[in-house]
Amino acid sequence: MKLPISSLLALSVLLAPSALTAAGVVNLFGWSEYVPQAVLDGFTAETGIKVNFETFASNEELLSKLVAGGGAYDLVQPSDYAAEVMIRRQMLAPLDPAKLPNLKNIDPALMRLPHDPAGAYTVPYMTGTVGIVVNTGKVHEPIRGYRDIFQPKFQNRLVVLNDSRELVTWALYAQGLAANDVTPANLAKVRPLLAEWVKLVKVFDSDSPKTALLNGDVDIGVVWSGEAAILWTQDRKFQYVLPAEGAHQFVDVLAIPAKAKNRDEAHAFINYILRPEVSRLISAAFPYTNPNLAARKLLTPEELANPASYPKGGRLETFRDIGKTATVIDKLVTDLKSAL
Ligand code: SPD
Repeated sequence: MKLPISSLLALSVLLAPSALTAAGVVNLFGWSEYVPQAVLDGFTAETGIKVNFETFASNEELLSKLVAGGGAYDLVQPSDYAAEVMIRRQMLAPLDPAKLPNLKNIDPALMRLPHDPAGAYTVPYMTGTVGIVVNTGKVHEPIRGYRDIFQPKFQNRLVVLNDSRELVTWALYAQGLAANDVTPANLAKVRPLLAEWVKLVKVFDSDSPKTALLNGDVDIGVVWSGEAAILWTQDRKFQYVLPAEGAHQFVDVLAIPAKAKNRDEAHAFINYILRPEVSRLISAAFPYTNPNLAARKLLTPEELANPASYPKGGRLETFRDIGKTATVIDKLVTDLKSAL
């Protein structure tokens, strides 16, 4: 029996999966306050690929979920040292450079860093620092480093990141040690100092530490540079200081888990955000240091002059994988906080 062409067409529409299903899905696990919704929507509008987006607030949260086998993610967004852990544990799939032509836009100085020496598994998303924000309308004394702010006179006037590795690092720096000198002896050395520091803090917040500063709930923060950059754009009274004793510099990356099912879609997403005009949207919403040199050319002079986004100088260090000591750090900080 021959069916008329009109019936065949109608049948094919009924049988065809919807454009969205056919185009697929990408399951992204990324930092909160880091990927603009407009970028996710733009990607879906152009490719038909749906993005399921879940967020985390620390590398340790990301790692513990993935190590426990939780979540079926196609794309994750660890920081350098967490990517290093994942590469060591064979938890990442090698990237296919042929599917990432826009990788050419990334600053070559940020490729092949120690966490991924062959540049095989990770693509820089944003970089940044952790520093001190001072509301200079309220705090008039000079603030140069951690020892200036963790003082009894600032009790209940501080917001800090809710991140054990960060907290321990600031105490290491305050004692003249390096960020990756995380030995049992050094942890014992910093414990009494940290025990005093946590008592001074009013708010622990890694998602949006800027909020407590903007609301006037606190006057000083130790925060991600992108948060400090937003504060500076709101009001120049919020000044960013890279602590003199030393500051953490991070490179957050995109990577594909070894168990990812939708690798083509994940590559398509990475290549999309590597486009200069897309990457500049990310900078506009979350003004960290953009590693995409072609996107940087599209930033305004004001964006490039933001002292938190593009700080000058500073004694900067990146974190490295510290193996099992990460658990010791977590327990140390959790114990100190629960004693409050
Ligand atoms: N809200 C986005 C925060 C991104 C911070 N990434 C750096 C983590 C380094 N420990």
